Order: sequence, then C-alpha cells, then structure tokens
Amino acid sequence: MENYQVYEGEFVAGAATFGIVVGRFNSFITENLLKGALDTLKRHGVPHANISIVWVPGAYEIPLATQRLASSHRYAALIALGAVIRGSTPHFEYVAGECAKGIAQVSLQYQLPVAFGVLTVDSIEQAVERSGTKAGNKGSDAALSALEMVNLLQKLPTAQ
Ligand code: INI
Repeated sequence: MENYQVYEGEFVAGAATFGIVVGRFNSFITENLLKGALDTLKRHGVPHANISIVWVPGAYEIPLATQRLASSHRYAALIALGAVIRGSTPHFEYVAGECAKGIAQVSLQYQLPVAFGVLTVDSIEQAVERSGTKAGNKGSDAALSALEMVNLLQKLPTAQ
C-alpha cells in the first residue's frame, strides 16, 4: 500500500465523551444492549463521567433525543440502542424505518458518529440472540464502532 493515504480508526477513546440513547420498549432486551455498550466503553478506558445515558420511551423517540445531544456539541459520538421486534404488527415498519432514518439524518446533519445499535428483528428469540447470547451483543458492537469512528474522524482531513 505504498504511496496511498490510508485512513482507518483505532479503538482509542482518549478524552472522548459518549452519549447513549436507549429505548425502554422491550427493556428486557435493551438493558442488555446497554450493559454491552457500557462494558465495551469501560474496557477501552472511557470513564463513567464521560458517558451520558438517556432513556426514551421507544425506538421511535431515539432520533429526537439523539438530535438534542448532538446539538449540545458535548459528545464525540452517540450510540443509539433499541429493540424493534416485528411480531404481528405493521407498526414495526414505521418504528424501525423512522428510527433508522432519523439517526442517519442526525449523524450527517451534525457530522457526528451515531452508532446504530437498534435491533430490528422478526422474533424475541432473534432479539435475545443479538443482545448478549449466541449472536453477540449489538450494543457492544455499536460502542466499538463509535470508538472507531471518533478516532477516524480525528484523522480525516476537514475542509480548510
Ligand atoms: N418501540 C420499540 O422500541 N420497539 C418496538 O418493537 C415497538 N413496537 O413494536 O411497537 C416500539 N413501539 C413504540 C414506539 O417506539 C413509540 O415509543 C410509541 O409509538 C410512542 O411514540
């Protein structure tokens, strides 16, 4: 890779501050996503004082709280955690879709990493698998991507 400029983030937190927005709906799942995210941040040296946790009613409310945190300019990255489980209701499509779209908008609007740790699954079993059992913990994965993106953005060139 000689002569290329290659940019890649490392899992280095430094003094970075993190905001976590977590949906209370399906809290038996989201509490485990939160545990995973906190554990990962802690293992990478982020002190408790550098982490804010915001609970919202459900995934639909995550974008607004995320936007508020982003507009405070106090955080190096945000982590969105939630569990949208399809079940038998068409509600799923609206909640999951608006949540994902809103989070992406906030991230681009504020040029801020907002990690997407919102499960969108067909069943409770799948949600359990992805929140700390056999398919890992998507809260931990989201925290890792937040750490990586914070570090990457510190390295990437900005407009002069
Ligand atoms: N919220 C979730 O976080 N997960 C879900 O699975 C869910 N379902 O299925 O309805 C859900 N609904 C609530 C929604 O996020 C809002 O809190 C509610 O509609 C009030 O605005």
